[in-house]
Amino acid sequence: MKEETYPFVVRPLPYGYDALCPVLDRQTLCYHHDKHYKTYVDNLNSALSDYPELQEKSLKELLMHPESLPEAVRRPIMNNGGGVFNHELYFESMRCPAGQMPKGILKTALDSGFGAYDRWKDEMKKAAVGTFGSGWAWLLTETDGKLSIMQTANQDVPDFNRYIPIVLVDVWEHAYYLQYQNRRADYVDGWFDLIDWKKAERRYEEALV
Ligand code: MN3
Repeated sequence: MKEETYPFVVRPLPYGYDALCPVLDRQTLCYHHDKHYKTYVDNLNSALSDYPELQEKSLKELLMHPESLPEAVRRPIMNNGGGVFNHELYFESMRCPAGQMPKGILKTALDSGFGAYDRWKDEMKKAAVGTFGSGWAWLLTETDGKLSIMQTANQDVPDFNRYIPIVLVDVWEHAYYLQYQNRRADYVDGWFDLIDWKKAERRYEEALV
């Protein structure tokens, strides 16, 4: 399948605006998707608008080789391209109804990498709640199946030459403040119940070589 290129379009949510209640309410999801995410898409397109040679590249290609981007647009492309990538994966990796648990080879990998699902959850929560300022917490894999947790600041992405994302949680205040105000930990607790583990497992399987 050909990967999406410029002009990037706002992907609709894979569920309704009310689907993730009560963890994420309609207003939170509306603002997050229709305003914040859309702004990254618009700004990425405007950063690419004068660079036909970059318009052929997929988002991942752009993000994988920052050094090859013209200096004048490197920061805008990385910031807004990261914003697009991170939000698309974040929205895609949640589902309703809530309360799935990891299964299959991903469950086995979580058990062997972290001791057990609950131990992973503790570590992941620590990373998410402990991210200073705005950013993301990630569960990543390498092509040999080794899982790890990472924090990234702002809209930075992990090095895709090495890491393949499995799930991620947005800990910018805009992701939760309307509903949770300063209670980031409560939002993160709720987010665990929204993870679409079936899709996460598919990403894990595809990452292995
Ligand atoms: Mn966000």
